Amino acid sequence: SSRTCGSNLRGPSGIITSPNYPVQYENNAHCVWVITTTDPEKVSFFLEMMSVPCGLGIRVTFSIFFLILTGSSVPDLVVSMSNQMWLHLQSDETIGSLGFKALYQEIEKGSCGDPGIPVYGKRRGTSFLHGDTLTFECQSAFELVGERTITCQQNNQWSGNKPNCVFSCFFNFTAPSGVVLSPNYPEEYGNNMNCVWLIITETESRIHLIFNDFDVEPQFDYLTVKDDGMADSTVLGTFSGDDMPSQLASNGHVARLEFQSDHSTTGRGFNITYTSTFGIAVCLSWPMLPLGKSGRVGLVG
Ligand SMILES: [Ca+2]
Repeated sequence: SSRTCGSNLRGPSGIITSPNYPVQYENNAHCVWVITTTDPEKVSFFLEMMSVPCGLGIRVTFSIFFLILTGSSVPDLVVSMSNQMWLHLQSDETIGSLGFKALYQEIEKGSCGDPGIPVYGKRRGTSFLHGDTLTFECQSAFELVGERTITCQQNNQWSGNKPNCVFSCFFNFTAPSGVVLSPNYPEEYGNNMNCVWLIITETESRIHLIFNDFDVEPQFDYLTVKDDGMADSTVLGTFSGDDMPSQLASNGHVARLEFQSDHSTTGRGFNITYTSTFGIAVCLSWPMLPLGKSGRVGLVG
């Protein structure tokens, strides 16, 4: 037996969720949403997927073409070519899913919509019309994964998703303060990682590490902090599991952080703030890191 759901919706904006979201929706769910703009002449729709776990089968039907979205190939946003957008959710008989939550909004005709800015990244280009190009780059210590440049195509779709900025597995920090993240933080880090970060501050200064978050697989994945830049330097601490380590200070102006993960099971990783100070008894107010927001992470210099 199949379940029906969905509705007729109107602009200018709103939110659509699959049945029971965020609880798993039932097998054989069948939903149709029809969204119609308030102004038939001037606007089209964009649909921004906010949460799309794997295993989702959703069809977005436009007047001229249709697109099938599945968990692994979901664009950041989908723009209709007319003043109406049809969404058809047909779930598999066997594979359940947490479903989806999508935002829809009316936009100008001839636009691909605003794809956003990557977290820890920036964007050049502020216009989203046909033929316009956006170029992305990541902040220092982050690597760009995906397309550096995307173009708004005649079919109202961007030529690709906006890229991600992923914390680099190897980096030498030379600013007096900054943030060290596990790659992909706050999403899970990968298996078989072998990362090395060096923090090199001014001669005569010391490096202080404060842990803002720590969650790695106990015993098999671990972070080692060493008191100098070499692989065989004195170990200040080795950390594993999800107990938050207390703060650490180096004896010199160089610290080496090594992170290793084995072949299975990962975690959220870690978020560490470092600062450098001169002298011994120093009281600092630690810089806070805004999480999950685009823009600055507090990397100074
Ligand atoms: Ca592991």
